[in-house]
Order: sequence, then C-alpha cells, then structure tokens
Amino acid sequence: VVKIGKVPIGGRAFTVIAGPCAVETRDQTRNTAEAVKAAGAAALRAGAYKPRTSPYGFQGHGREGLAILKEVSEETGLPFVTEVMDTADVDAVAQAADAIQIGARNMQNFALLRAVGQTNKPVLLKRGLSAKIEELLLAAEYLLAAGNEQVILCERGIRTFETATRNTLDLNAVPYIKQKTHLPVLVDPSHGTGIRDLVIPMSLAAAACGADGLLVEVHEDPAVALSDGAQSLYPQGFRNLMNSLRPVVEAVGRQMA
Ligand SMILES: [Mn+2]
Repeated sequence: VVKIGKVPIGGRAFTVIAGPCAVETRDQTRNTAEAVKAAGAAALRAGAYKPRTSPYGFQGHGREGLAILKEVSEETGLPFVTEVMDTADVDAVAQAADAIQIGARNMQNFALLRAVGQTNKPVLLKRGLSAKIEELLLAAEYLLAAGNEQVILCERGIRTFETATRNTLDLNAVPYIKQKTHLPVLVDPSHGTGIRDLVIPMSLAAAACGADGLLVEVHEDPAVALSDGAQSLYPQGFRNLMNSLRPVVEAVGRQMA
C-alpha cells in the first residue's frame, strides 16, 4: 500500500484520483476539485508541466500552476499528484505535491527516474506509449533501486494499429502486473480511450479486473478545456461514474477510498 497524503493506494482500497488534464486557471482548478471531491474522489490530479505533442500546444503554467494546485489542495483537503518532466523541476514538484507523476513520454527518461527515485514522495509511473510491461517494470526498478519504494504503476493505454480510440487500454496489464509484483496499479481510462463516452465502461472494467484505482480527467467545462477536452468527463459524468463504480468495487471485495 502506497499513501498519497493520507489516501491509500493498494490493499483493499479502490482509490479514485480525478481532476483536469491541466491547471488552466485558479477558478477552473478549484471548481473542478470541489466537484470531484463532492462526488467522492479521494485525491486530485492536474498538470502544471504539460508534455504536448506540438510545441505550439498549451505547455502548462509551471511553478505558477504548482502554487495553484497547492492552494486548492489545502482548501479542499484533497492530496494531489502532478507530473514532472525535467530533472531541474524535481525539487519544486516534490516540495509542493503529495505524489509525483512520471508521464508516459518520460517512462524511460532514466535521468528523471533516478532523480525522482531520490525523493521521498510517492511516484505515479505511467506506462509508455509503446512500452512493454517488462519495460514498465524495469523503469519502476530504477525508482526502487534509487531508494524510493513508494511506486504506483499506471496503465494508460498503448499504441496499436487501432485508430478508433486514442490508445488501446491494455487491461491485460493489470492482473499480469499484480501477479508479478507487489506494486499497486491504477488505470487511466481517459488517455486509455481518448473518448468521453468510453471512460465509464472502461473504469468499471478496470475495477472488475483488479485495478487498485483510477486516474480520471474531469473538467468543469470540457468544451473549453485547453487540453484533452474530448476525453474529460463533465462533473455530472463523474458523479455517474462514481455511482456506477461502487457496486462493482464492492462485488470484487474492495472498498472505495
Ligand atoms: Mn491529459
């Protein structure tokens, strides 16, 4: 069991971490955080540093975004996870956040893995776009070998020949990893599908196949989101997700954190 703030990931708990793809404004972050908290999310997610495919896409607010997240986290009592992309920002992110995310595109950034491995904050390590499970586990090994044993893995979809969905959510990985390691495994159905209407069904499937929780994108108004609006749930959709999830979580012998 790895704890983000006081929130357990692993064991009997099923933990939902939700929030916008990116910190856009203080109000947008606060409104979304309050909505996910009211619906039962245990922790907050949002990016201050955004790895974008295009250099002209919104790159995130950096340190200013971290400060907003810290403020909203204190106001709502939700611990938060946020991504670090650069070794130069590891100290700042480790100081502000309750958990540090290493994103899919940096899963094999070995300098970053070593630097984050030297912090004492939990790490949420996402599977790379084209990474085999073995490569994900070896990336986790970098963190463990550097002395950080608080590692949470995250299946977020892989690139396949299929183009109907943004990625192919590899739920095989969940029970496979749980049989091979002691590390908790989260599923990100937002990036895993890229399609809002698939987020709820794949979340239920993730709970059914043994995931320890979810990382879900929610935006107060996805139509105007600066990134990943098409896969972000509306607050009402997130409430529906949480209501649908509870019976599945209980059916597999887990408890909502
Ligand atoms: Mn996103």
